[in-house]
Amino acid sequence: MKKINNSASLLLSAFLLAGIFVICGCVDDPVAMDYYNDLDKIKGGQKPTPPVMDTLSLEPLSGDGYPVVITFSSDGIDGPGGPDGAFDPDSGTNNNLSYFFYGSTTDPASFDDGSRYYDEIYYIGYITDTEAGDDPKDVTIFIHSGFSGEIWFWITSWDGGRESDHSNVESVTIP
Ligand SMILES: [Ca+2]
Ligand SMILES: [Ca+2]
Repeated sequence: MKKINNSASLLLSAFLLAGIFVICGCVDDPVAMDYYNDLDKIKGGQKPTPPVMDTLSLEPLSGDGYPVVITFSSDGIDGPGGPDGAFDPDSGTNNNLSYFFYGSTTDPASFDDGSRYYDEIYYIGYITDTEAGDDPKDVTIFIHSGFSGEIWFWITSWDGGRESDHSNVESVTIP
């Protein structure tokens, strides 16, 4: 089982999902307000492309909650813009990327503002490309056993300065 990085527990509580309590480990906004006015200064240069979420698998309830295994791909051999390759145009690889995981109890298709996909309210944690290994990559996120309902997940890539667009969105229903 691969562990995603978060300074707090990996337990994804109903509180977190409701946005009432944001656990530690969220990413701070890395740049100042006017930073994006000067493209030459943007840390990370060009933004990477996102990985592809392949499957969500709900596993039997364990002592840590309901394990949801997210399997994803980012080593696409199709090159830049390939269908399953997370790629940083500045490095020519995905080796410098980390992958951010997001979860929501609201279908993000209903978001009134696309920036909400990148809101730290929904941020769960990250794993580096090195830690994730080769495709198919997977991480396990535990859902609090007291939670019941549908949860939507998506992923982004981060190159240390810039975040990609979000991946496809998939959901799982906790009984
Ligand atoms: Ca970059
Ligand atoms: Ca790699």
